Amino acid sequence: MAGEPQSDCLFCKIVAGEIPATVVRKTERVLAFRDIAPKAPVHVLVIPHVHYPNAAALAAAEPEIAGELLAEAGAVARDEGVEDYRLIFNTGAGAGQTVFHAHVHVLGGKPMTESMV
Ligand code: D5M
Repeated sequence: MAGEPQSDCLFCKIVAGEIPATVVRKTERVLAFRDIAPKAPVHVLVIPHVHYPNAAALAAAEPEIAGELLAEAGAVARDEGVEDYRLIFNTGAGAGQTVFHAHVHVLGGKPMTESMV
């Protein structure tokens, strides 16, 4: 069923507590933890507890949780003391997505003025 935990999903295992993570925020529906390979002084992943393959699929199926994901991303930045930050949703292997459980990267703590767009 849509949103159900997947036995082969790394982030579902983190949500279940089967794989350790450095959790920085947790709500009933969303979890935020530090990226294992940080690309910036602040690099936190915010994920829904429910399993969807990417953020757009989450937003289509469960828009309230997608909204909470964004609100929590902002809360992470505030908690970490970064005013300027970048949110990244890699979607698809060709865009660099490696974990197919919806997530947003919160990156900050260094100048990121170079832009891809
Ligand atoms: O981002 C997936 C991100 O997940 C990538 O930046 C590494 C991170 N990662 C992988 N395994 C772990 C664990 N165990 N803890 C914390 N972070 C992890 P993507 O957008 O799919 O490329």
